[in-house]
Amino acid sequence: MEIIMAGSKILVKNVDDEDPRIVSPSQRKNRDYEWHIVWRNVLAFIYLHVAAAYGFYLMFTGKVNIFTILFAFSFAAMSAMGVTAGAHRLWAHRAYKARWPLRLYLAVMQTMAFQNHIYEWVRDHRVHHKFTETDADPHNARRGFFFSHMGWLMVRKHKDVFEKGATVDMSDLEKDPIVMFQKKTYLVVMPLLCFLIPSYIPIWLWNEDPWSSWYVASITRYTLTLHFTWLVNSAAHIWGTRPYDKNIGATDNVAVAIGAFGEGWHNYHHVFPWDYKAAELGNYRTNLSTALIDIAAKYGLAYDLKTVSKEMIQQRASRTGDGSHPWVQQTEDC
Ligand code: ST9
Ligand code: ZN
Ligand code: ZN
Repeated sequence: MEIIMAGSKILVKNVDDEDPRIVSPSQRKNRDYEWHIVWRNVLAFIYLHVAAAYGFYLMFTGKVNIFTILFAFSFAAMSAMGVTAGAHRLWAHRAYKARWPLRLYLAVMQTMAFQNHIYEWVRDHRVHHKFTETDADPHNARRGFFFSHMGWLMVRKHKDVFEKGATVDMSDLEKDPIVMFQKKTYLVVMPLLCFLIPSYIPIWLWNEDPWSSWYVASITRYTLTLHFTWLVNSAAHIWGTRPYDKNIGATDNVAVAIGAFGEGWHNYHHVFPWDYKAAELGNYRTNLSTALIDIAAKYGLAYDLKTVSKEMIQQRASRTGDGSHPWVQQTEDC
């Protein structure tokens, strides 16, 4: 890799000619990236990480009320499920249907997670699935761990993301009043739900010191949720097994599955993206989002849950998997 500095632009020439997935000279040429750094985002992420480290320091030195810590972790979990069960499985993949009270709850939680509004989140994610690990993928994992983890949020997008992204149909979301209301009001409601209200609750309910509340209940909570989400785009496109399709980058990674509430079964998810469980293996402990959707279905709030038959999964695993699927291993042993 050759890096050329030109003012605030950084030109990265990737000369990885031995990569077997790059076949033609035009594809090689496309791997030259101009990085227009967005300094506002770089500075925001620096602040976020320094402040989150201070939040951890406060927690580990016993300077924060235990209720504030419990509050931060439970709100982190609830907001994360707004992303997994909401933005991801419901809105991006239409893997199940939800009645309006559940949609409203998930939209509120997704707003608290501040990962852009649902419309933008879904557009980037649909583009990621349609053009996985190409220049049109907003967080193309072939540009390395850091880029796919968080670097992509600090530079302008590759032109292919705009051009090919324009082919993605978003009309279903345009018909959802909750999604469109969130999009319209995001810049006002997001700071309230992500930062101000979570900071205020510990001050109001158990007299927490305002600064401790800001660092722990807002900043540390938010930063942690971001990293667990980002690991799906980075770690679960690099490390792990490929039981269903060995020819794609996405992997099944149990550690990410636990931390990201079931989203680390990513090789399965890229092969069968319409499955509301986003997984075949594991259980509720490695897939808390599925537990939430199943409970909602029990009370009639979620319905039309889509999944994939065992036969179809087994056929696919034996045809294109890397041999790590338990069923393939069993049949090989016989
Ligand atoms: C964050 C998002 O963190 C994380 C997403 C993670 C996804 C994970 C997926 C894994 C699945 C499972 C989830 C697991 C969850 C686990 C939880 C566990 C605890 N298609 O974007 P702009 C067009 S956000 C089509 O500004 P720039 C469009 O016309 C963190 N068209 O591009 C658009 O205009 P408009 C907080 C597209 O200027 C125009 O281009 N947020 C597409 O290059 C401009 O778009 C931030 O940090 C597309 N895909 O800027 C802010 N994209 O929107 C980050 C764009 O008006 N964002 N267009 O229609 C930014 O500041 C900027 O987007 C930028 C790029 C600087 C990154
Ligand atoms: Zn992926
Ligand atoms: Zn997906």
